[in-house]
Amino acid sequence: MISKITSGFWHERLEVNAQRAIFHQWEQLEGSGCIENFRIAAGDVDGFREGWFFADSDAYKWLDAASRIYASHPSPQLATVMDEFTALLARAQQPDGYIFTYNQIHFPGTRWVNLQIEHELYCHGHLIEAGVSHFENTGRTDLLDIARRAADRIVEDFLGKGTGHTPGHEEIEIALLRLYKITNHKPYLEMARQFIEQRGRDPLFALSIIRQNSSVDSRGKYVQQKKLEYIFTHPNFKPFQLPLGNAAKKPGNTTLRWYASALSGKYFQQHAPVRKQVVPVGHSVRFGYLETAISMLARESSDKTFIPALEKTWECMVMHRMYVTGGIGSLPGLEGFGNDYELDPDYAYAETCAALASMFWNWEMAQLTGEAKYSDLFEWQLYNAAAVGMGLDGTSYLYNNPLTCRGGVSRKPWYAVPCCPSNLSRTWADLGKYIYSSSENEIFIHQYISSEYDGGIATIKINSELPWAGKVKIVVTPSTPNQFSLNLRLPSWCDGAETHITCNGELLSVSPLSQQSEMTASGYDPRDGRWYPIHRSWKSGDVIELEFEMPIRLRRAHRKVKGHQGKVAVTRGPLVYCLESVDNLEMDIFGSTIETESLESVLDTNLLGGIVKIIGQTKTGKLLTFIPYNLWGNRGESTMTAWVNE
Ligand code: FUB
Ligand code: ZN
Repeated sequence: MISKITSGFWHERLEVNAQRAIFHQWEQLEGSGCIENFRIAAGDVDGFREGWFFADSDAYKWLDAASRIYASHPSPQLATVMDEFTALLARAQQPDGYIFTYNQIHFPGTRWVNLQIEHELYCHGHLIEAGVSHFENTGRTDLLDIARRAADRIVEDFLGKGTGHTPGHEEIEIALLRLYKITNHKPYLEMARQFIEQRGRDPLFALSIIRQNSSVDSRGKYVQQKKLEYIFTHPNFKPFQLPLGNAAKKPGNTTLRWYASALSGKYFQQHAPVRKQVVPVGHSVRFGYLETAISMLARESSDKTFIPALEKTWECMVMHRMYVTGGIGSLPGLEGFGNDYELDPDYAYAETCAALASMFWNWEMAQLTGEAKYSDLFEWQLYNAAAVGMGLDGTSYLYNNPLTCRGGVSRKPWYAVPCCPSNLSRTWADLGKYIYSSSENEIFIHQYISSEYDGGIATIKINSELPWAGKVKIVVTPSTPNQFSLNLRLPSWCDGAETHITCNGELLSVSPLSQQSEMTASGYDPRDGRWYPIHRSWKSGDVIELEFEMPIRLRRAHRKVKGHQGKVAVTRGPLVYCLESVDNLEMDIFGSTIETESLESVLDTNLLGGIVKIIGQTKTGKLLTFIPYNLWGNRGESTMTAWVNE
């Protein structure tokens, strides 16, 4: 069952993704030496490898994104680049399936030495995902063959091994499960299960981290020395100008907390077996990929014993450790979680990749449990914590996403660690897959994105005015007149009284939201998302019309979140809004106090490509203008805040 996004807010962004972002990213990968590393490894050219030991993964994620984009935008130019890169990978890959340019070039014959830190399995994972996506979207097996050789190498080298043979950055598990689903080759499933089940069972983990950290350091120093020698013996060699790293405002105790987290295993989610992990800890992208993989494994193997820990972890994240944008990761040093209610807006790391990882997890949880709250959080993170990562131009990105920025964080064309851009591109390209799901007698509409879907029992066409207006029209065309349930997700941001649903013009009743016992840390609560089943005998041309009133909704943080008393976050529909200096010249956006009664939403077709902005007055009668948080940083250096004094 596939769906195609046809118009509206997301269609525009997906066009920018396919026409601009993906080509820009390839230019940056070439310009920073990342692709050249494969040419050096293949022996095509002489040169010196540039970039982090995990740089290969950025090229693989690009290939994954390009493969997914190709399905809807079969550009010959894109095909040429993909084919040439695939051929290069075939030359660079060693005959036994191993491919990791850092070792191949600098430490020939060495492999799998620092699994917790040097990302070998993470890189192979992104290669395997690219192979699966390429096959799914082109039907070709040339890249899939490379991916399978890599996967078979890993099965050969790791299946049956114990706790000391797990990856420090989860990803390979997702890749192997995706590969299993298209090949039905059991060893891939077993390998993924082993990597998941073996986590958190090494009593000497701290010692292995100390050893590996020191080995990584000495290997890094050796590479630096080799580079100096290479430059000396190759006077014409011009080292690539690697981009800058991202800037993030950090609390004082960052390094100490990183070491504590790393040595305890929490940074890597290696502190306990996965069924005992019920609190989100450590690096937030690693965390999100692990939870995604566990959810995929639970579905694939029908192993329900994983579910309680998944549900408790999700609850704890939403209740205590997530920003109002849906961003996760409070500590820049860890690129990960702090303590409960530790949600400082200035320090907010909330990496773009972490939001994407959480969205992947939420999609799997929605399929695993059938509960609407997961698709509610998916929507909220999509529109806010993830969408903020790509500029309107498709060629500028944010890596960490503070909720208050007093300067120093701005969109960049690339980063020294460019993990987010192609992660966004591959997710945008696949967005259609997250709108619907169906079974033999049910269709679920998870997202209100304009699209068309063949659900087998019926085709569905959605025309949605979200996020600017609340009108959604759904045309249902059953393959033959038949009875089934069409399940609409009623979003947490719209109460029953604000939701109007008609079926062929007949008004249907909608019950009010039930009150939650305890409020979340951020004031946004996906647990209010619920399903609205319409069970009937459908006939061709049936029309469901929804109208979500989209009042401005003020979110207030839990009293345990320091520094937020007397502040509100302004939201409307699925969007979080913010004050950006560009729209509020001469105003102190951090010190102003808003007259909340004065807030009103206004369509402004001339602002940022046409948006609904929110205007209001300060207590002293001055005008303040709010824009969607995901659009800040599109107009040069600026300051911004999503939390405002009331
Ligand atoms: O370590 C690989 C990726 O680079 C992580 O997922 C991101 O946080 C960035 O550090
Ligand atoms: Zn990233």
